[in-house]
Amino acid sequence: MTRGRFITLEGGEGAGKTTQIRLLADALSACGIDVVLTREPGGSQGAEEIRALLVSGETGRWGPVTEALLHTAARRDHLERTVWPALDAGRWVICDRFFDSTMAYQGYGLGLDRDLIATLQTTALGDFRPDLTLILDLPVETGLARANARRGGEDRYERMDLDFHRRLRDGFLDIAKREPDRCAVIDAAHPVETVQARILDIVTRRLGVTIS
Ligand code: Z5A
Repeated sequence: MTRGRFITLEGGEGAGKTTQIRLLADALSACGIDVVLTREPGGSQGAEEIRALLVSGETGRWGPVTEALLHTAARRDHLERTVWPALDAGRWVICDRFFDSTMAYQGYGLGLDRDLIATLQTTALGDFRPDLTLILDLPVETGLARANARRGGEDRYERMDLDFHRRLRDGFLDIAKREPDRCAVIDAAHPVETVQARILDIVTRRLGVTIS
């Protein structure tokens, strides 16, 4: 059995990850690839319970260290119960956010020591890394407007100030610059179809799958 591939999508608020993940899953499924869609925080029963603690309540509900530990605990459960079994079964897993979000939100955004975050990730993941990470990039104001229009901005992270969201954006771009083999940055300010075409092109070239 050939092990499946692991694709993660990252970006700031309202970047269009959820929209693009569904389109990518449809395109891969049409090629006969068995696809699992999942998300972080969440993706397993325990991780979804931790998610409820993370995304609701006051913006300052958790200190940065506690928040990073909660995300990392959720991630380990998600990997053990959902991601690794699916990959072992030859399925492709597409995940809405993964460990780059911890580095961007808790590290670049909240100012937590990045070496500490890297250590936490190594503890939870070992050598495991995504085969491909698609970073959807767009101006902060555009992303927040999209997210607010959709659900009223009740999410704990959406209510952080603009500077926080700008640090996030810079953080994701910095991550992409440091790991160009794993990451690809996509201009997400374009219409849905344009972003989709770019994603399919990158997946085709980087993972060697032909998507018709
Ligand atoms: N978090 C963290 O701090 N640390 C971690 O380690 C992890 C996560 C893993 C999870 O929230 C929160 O947890 C997240 C980071 C933090 N912060 N927040 N908020 P979430 O999963 O609920 O939220 P999100 O990941 O930010 O997703 P989102 O806001 O739902 O956005 P999205 O999935 O990227 O976008 P979308 O739902 O596809 O699109 C948003 C709207 O824009 C929607 O109405 C679309 O129809 C529209 N859209 C999409 N694409 C386009 C284009 N191209 N043009 C115009 N309109 C578009």
